Amino acid sequence: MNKDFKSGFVSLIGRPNVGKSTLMNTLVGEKIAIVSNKPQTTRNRVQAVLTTDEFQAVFLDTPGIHRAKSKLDGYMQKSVQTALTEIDVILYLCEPTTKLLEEDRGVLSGIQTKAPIVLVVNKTDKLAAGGDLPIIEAYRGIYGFSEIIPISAKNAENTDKLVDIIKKYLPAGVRYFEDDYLTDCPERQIIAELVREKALLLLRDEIPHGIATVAERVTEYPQSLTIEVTIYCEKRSHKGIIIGKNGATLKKIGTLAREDAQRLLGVKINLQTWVKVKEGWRDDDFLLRNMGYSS
Ligand SMILES: Nc1nc2c(ncn2[C@@H]2O[C@H](COP(=O)(O)OP(=O)(O)OP(=O)(O)O)[C@@H](O)[C@H]2O)c(=O)[nH]1
Ligand SMILES: [Mg+2]
Repeated sequence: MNKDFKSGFVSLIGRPNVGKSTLMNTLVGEKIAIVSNKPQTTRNRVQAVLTTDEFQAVFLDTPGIHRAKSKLDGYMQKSVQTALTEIDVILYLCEPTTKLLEEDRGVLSGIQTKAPIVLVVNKTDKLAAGGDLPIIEAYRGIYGFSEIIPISAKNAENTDKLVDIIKKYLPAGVRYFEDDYLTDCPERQIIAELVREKALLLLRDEIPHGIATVAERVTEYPQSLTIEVTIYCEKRSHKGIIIGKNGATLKKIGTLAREDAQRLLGVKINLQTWVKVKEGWRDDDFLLRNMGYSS
């Protein structure tokens, strides 16, 4: 037992689409959380663990902070709040533009914590070299951040320096989890989330936000896993679009999700997908609970 070992909980917070899930995946080296170019992709708090010889960091990915319009939004915002209590380090992510500075100021002023807040300016690969300095100055003016670091989560640029910063702020502590432990997310939920990710990728307009995916039935064999995932949508017309001509869209969603799931879980996966209409599920407490969106 290393007496200098450090460990603790690290929250990833920020507005929708800034790259929180991408960063968590980069930091732990596996794709645990789903990612998309549409805002409000993450709906639940997702945990992923990075263990080295010197420290164990338990990352909590959270939904993007936004104004709640539905009961689902309310649930999402509550899961952000729970990721702020008993936390050792907060990573507050933003993009390298001053456009949302005032909104971030508002969010940060509402955060009550004793934990250090590290401002992570993500997506610096979108800037010309050296272009990130004015934004850092602007952000320095809105909050007393413990550190400010520009990175590219997508290209893993400067993320090693970010890991050093995280380590610096972690307290001395024990290993909470076995060295090879990666996430608290059950396999069936990871697969259902991957199906939702592919639906987000392949569908446009208002449909993605009205989709929920639920793993209904799982059968495990020694070398393979058979799983049924139901895609819930809000309208009959959406069901047709999700299925696509001759079932082509649904087939594509299933194929892409299965490939990712096999890569991550290392077993052969038989995935069956169904589409069902549940009008108004985003504001229905009973349905939300059944879909796993309840605290
Ligand atoms: N160019 C660039 N794009 C990035 C980077 N990090 C993330 N992205 C992209 O930004 C989009 C949003 O990424 P996510 O990781 O889903 O963002 P998020 O903050 O988790 O979003 P929500 O879950 O909706 O709050 C995706 O299209 C990512 O590929 C980066 O470093 N550079
Ligand atoms: Mg996310």
